[in-house]
Amino acid sequence: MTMDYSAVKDTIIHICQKAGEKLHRYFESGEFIHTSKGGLDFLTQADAETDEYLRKEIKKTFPQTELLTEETFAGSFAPFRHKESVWIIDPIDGTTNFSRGDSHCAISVGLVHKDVTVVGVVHLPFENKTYWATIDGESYCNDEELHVSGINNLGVSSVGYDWSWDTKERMRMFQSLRKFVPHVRQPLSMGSAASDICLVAEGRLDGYFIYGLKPWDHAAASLILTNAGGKVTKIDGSEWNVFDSEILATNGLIHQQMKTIIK
Ligand code: LIP
Repeated sequence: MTMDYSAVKDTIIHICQKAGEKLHRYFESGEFIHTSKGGLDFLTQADAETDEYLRKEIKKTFPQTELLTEETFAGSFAPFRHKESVWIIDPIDGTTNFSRGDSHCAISVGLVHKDVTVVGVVHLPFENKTYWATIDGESYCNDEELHVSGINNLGVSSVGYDWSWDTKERMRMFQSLRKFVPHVRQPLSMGSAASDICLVAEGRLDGYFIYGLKPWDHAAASLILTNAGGKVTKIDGSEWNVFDSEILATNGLIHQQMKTIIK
């Protein structure tokens, strides 16, 4: 499929920023309905409305493509794997932060061709930051080109991690952290995978890892990181795919150290 990725990226940035403006009303009032999707996974009225807005706007501009969105997901990724073109959308990554008035949350949109992200936009509406990348270019936050940090020693690094809503995956994380935490200067859990992977791209974190996340959490951010010079694999260091449910995302320099300790 031939597409002008730069033009697509501009359109998606515009749509995400408009969606972000709509979220301000909820964020500032704190008034919205908040329900459990089952277990520890929650959804707000703002997630549902933003999901609908993004679907409508993207479909209007790109009618030929399919949409995989967090709030309309029917339970199987199989229909979306190896597809020519799929939009993978998280209306609010970091819903719990959002619902508690914490600005560390993002709208994430990735265009994926045959399991490979070709355009990624991660917009943090309450921090006025828009991270973006296209497969044939660099990656940026607003107008600043992104580069990963030069830190090559875990003992002086800051590394993010997160807790899945799946309690089995939480226990895997717990086991990994027991091995990992003694070796890292600053372990941080901040609650928005998409935003945190972008922080690695920006050089503010040196690495990030999680078990039990979904394609919409990392589809866009993974491209932003790799274009900024970072590395993305599964936690054991093997090849990563956008439909994998775990990720080791680093500046490249601490990747080997992290993988050896965590796995
Ligand atoms: C959340 C993540 C968070 C992770 C959760 C969840 P949501 O996304 O970004 O960092 O720990 O497993 O996936 O549910 O707020 O879109």
